[in-house]
Amino acid sequence: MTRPARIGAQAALLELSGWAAAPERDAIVKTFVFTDFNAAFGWMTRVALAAEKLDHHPEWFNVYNRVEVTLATHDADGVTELDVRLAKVMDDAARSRD
Ligand code: H2B
Repeated sequence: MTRPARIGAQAALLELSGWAAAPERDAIVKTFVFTDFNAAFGWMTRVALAAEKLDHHPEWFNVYNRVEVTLATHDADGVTELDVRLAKVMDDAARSRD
């Protein structure tokens, strides 16, 4: 696969809502909150299948109903359009969860 070009967090944020720039590296972050663990983990499962298809994988941390997500393209050492794509997949999956 051709190496995606780094666009940086600020450019990515123009295309997204509810996301923020990570404080210490070029990455975007968002915390998703669900009704319970079942809803959170179901969402993670759906996102995981999509992420595998995109060959682009999130950094995420789950406790009960909360999932803290960090997106960056490790191969590019920062944020690329691939992160925007995965962020939109996550937002769409969270919107249609119920
Ligand atoms: N995910 C993320 N977030 N960044 C990458 O650079 C990346 C990835 N690279 N998933 C992919 C896999 C690469 O390591 C494999 C070999 O395609």
